[in-house]
Amino acid sequence: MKESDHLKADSWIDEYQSGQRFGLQGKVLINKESKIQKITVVKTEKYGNGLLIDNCWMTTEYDEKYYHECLVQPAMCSAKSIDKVLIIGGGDGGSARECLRHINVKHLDLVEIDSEVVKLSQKYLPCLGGKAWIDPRLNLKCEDGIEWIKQAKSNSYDVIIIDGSDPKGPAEGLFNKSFYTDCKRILKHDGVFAAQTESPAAFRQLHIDIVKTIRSVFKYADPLYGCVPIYPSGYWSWTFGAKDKRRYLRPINRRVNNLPKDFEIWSPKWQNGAFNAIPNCIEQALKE
Ligand code: SPD
Repeated sequence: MKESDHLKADSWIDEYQSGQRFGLQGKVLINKESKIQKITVVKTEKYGNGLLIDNCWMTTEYDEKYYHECLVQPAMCSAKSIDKVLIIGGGDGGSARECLRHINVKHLDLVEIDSEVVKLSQKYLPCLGGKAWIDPRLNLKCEDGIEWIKQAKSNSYDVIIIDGSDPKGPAEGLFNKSFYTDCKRILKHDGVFAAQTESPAAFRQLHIDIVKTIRSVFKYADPLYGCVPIYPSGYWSWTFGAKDKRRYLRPINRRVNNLPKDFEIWSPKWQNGAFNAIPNCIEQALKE
């Protein structure tokens, strides 16, 4: 079977990764080249509608909470304040929705490089962004996130969330030391940084390298582990950073109490376990 066969209607839609494939049965609704990348929207029986960029799974209606809750809530529940929040990437709206569940957020900048991702997500995966798209606290900018971070004022954000795609193509610049150094500069002293940091199983060395790079910039940084069923191997990670202490480990009680209790995956108990569930091989490699 050729790689291009996965775009046939009523077929298998697969992400190919060096001798493995990760897929769902369904059909392709949209397959287009934007100015930035290839965007594919699919309809699947088991996972609802899904979004791929450059043939890699970004999200599906069924499993998006496994990803967005775990990227966003540990940061939003532990930063000292959450007045001003920045998301880089996240054009499907899932991370914005999670941030705006917090009534104390006053302003959210969502900086997505590709307006097509926003348009297609609003049309085909509307439940991801939900009411976030019409929330007056949301400032949506379709611009380059790397430039945005370079231009932003020092110490200006309480929470910074990097919800990019994989470290190749347009998102490559979201994974290097100079980018993380700019993120640290614009993060407040008692703020929290969060980023998706790939799979400890499917991309072990890449994951280790990313965590080490974040640790070389932030005084405190730790990975957290969970499951995103459609991603390669299903085993995924997010890494959190802070300047003053490992504040991302512990959610602030009064903030948690203000949240609805309808999370699919995230809870303070889950978060505690997920930070502790570091695979031994990764823990050892991070010491080297
Ligand atoms: N390999 C998948 C990595 C994707 C990370 N971001 C997905 C965007 C969801 N908002």
